[in-house]
Amino acid sequence: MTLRTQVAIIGAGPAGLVLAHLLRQSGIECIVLESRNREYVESRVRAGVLEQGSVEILEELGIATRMHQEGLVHRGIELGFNRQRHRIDFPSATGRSVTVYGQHEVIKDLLAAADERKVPVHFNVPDAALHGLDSAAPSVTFSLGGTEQSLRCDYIAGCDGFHGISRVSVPTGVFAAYERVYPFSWLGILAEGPPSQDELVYMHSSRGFALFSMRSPSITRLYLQCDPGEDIQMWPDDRIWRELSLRFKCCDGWQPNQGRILQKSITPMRSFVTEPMQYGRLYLAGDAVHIVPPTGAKGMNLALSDVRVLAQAFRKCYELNDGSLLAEYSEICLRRIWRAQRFSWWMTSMLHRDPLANAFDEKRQLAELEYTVSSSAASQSLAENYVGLPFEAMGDS
Ligand code: RFL
Ligand code: PHB
Repeated sequence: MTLRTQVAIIGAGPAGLVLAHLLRQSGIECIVLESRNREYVESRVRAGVLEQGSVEILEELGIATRMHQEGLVHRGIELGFNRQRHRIDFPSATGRSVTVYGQHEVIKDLLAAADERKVPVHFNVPDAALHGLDSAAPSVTFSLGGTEQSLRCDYIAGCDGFHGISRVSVPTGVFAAYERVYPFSWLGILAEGPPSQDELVYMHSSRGFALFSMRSPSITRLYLQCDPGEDIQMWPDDRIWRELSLRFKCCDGWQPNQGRILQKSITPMRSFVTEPMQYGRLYLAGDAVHIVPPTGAKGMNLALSDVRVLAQAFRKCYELNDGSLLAEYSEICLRRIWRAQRFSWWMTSMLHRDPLANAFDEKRQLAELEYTVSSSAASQSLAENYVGLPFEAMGDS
């Protein structure tokens, strides 16, 4: 069967779904193809921090009601080291704040709105293949419910994450890849029980980094640095709590509340960028072209800022027959992406125990933390990057 649309979107993560809604708002037709089933996509626990700019994108789409009801507005974070916690205030430094609201909740809201607005999203499409990327008539073939389909389109948006097919469908040698793989991973848990304080704690410790976060007034989210390639079976619940308790040990006796562990996973830590973000009629967005280590909480936010630019560029192209913004897409997005890469790398190197570090590096790392919490210029620099650089300031408004 042959189908036709204007923009074929590969992947129903934050990038693909937000792009679909932005295009629909501009009257541009699209079809989203997702390899997994809906339940899987709606329950995949990942990011938790939305920058103000991301909140504004969801507001403009009219998909922010539940986020405003259930999301938690955070006006600062704490950095912990030497058994002391130090608060960094966001509004006084930047006038902005962030919202803690699970990525899977954002996905549920985007999919519910897609149902209502009749944005076509096809799940269980594991075999999408891209064709004619360097021609004026690209297409995507796939099977759906046992029938072979050919989707003809004007453009393809590759929003299928780091392991997707879009980036690897481009001939070798077209893209340059920049990468750093860190010598540690994050073990993340979701635990039943109220968060024992209102803001996130990024904790440096000689045993390794730990992060205290949350999803709701009754669910705590915690992470701890572990070895790369660590086997989750080696981390029974009591070992996780013991280790978290040692890493978070503070002079004032503060500790995260313990509760039933609902979910456990291990995430490798990587910084990665592919340039440019476009080949022929294929435009890549989100984790399909860049990965940041989660320490700066930037991944989902970057995915949303990419597709915001891409949707504007498609609009200009269809409404005014002007492809100039599409031609600049990659350059515009890469400015923000490299800023976020720098920040995520800096937070990661300041807070983790590097197995290759020597005593000098350890002293320097503590000096960096001391400076960051005691200098208002350094605190402000952390705050302005954490809350996200405004669209106007980055030239992507
Ligand atoms: P996604 O979310 O990976 O979505 C891609 C979608 O494409 C589908 N797919 C395919 N579909 C069709 N055909 C194929 N061949 C396909 N291959 C894959 C996938 O099933 C999926 O549905 O990419 P997207 O949309 O670019 O969004 C990126 C974000 O998900 C990611 O950057 C964040 O989760 C990163 N991240 C965080 N970001 C933040 O902004 N703030 C945070 O606090 C934050 N914390 C985190 C994080 C990521 C983490 N992990 C697990 C990697 C914490 C963690 C632990
Ligand atoms: C999360 O709540 O999952 C989270 C928060 C902050 C980060 C990373 C992850 O830097």
